Amino acid sequence: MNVTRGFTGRPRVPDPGLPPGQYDAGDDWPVLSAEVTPELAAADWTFRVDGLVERPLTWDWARAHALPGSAYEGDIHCVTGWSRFGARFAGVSLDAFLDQARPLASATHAVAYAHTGYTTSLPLADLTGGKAWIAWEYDGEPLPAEHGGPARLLVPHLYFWKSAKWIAGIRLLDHDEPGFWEQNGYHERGNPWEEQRYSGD
Ligand SMILES: Nc1nc2c(c(=O)[nH]1)N[C@H]1C(S)=C(S)[C@@H](COP(=O)(O)O)O[C@H]1N2
Ligand SMILES: [Mo]
Repeated sequence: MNVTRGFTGRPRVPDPGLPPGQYDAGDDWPVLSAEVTPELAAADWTFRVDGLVERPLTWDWARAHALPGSAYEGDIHCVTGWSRFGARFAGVSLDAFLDQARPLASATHAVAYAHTGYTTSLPLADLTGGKAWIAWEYDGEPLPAEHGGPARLLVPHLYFWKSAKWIAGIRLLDHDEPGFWEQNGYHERGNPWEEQRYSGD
């Protein structure tokens, strides 16, 4: 006799919205920091773009907010396994900053660095073309300090360690200069859809 097993159970179909090896964290947004959350007031926050650019520039809170606003609504993926669907960030597209600093043709990579000392390295192409933000709002509220407020880098198409909290600046380079996690065995690009978790993946 045929018995339909597990009829009431949920089918074990991989969620096509989840990169390989990730799980849906639901409403949880874990805090992952290798650093103590700094006491950084918006009035003391600055963001600098330098290195291989025509015009090295520094923005303070007011000047950054004078740039056209831009929002991201979508997913974020942490290399430890959790993904969060439908995250809502707002801030300014990184393109708006780069348009003013004007990267030189020789610039191929970037190191993003935080006011706390954290660094992470990325190909410049992953920071341009509407794929990266300086974000200071989450769900319409100021970004909480433990999540990088007053402002963080947001590069949601890569694993979340690339999204430096308490962002202080981006230096453009003509070579890859591994940041904190990249020096500790993590992948130089970190594309979750290709499961680029560790160096060599
Ligand atoms: N300045 C700074 N940025 C950081 C980190 C950090 O330790 N310091 N951790 C990274 C890692 S490993 C992850 S997964 C995300 C976590 O962001 P969240 O705490 O908002 O979830 O921030 C990234 N940005
Ligand atoms: Mo992480």
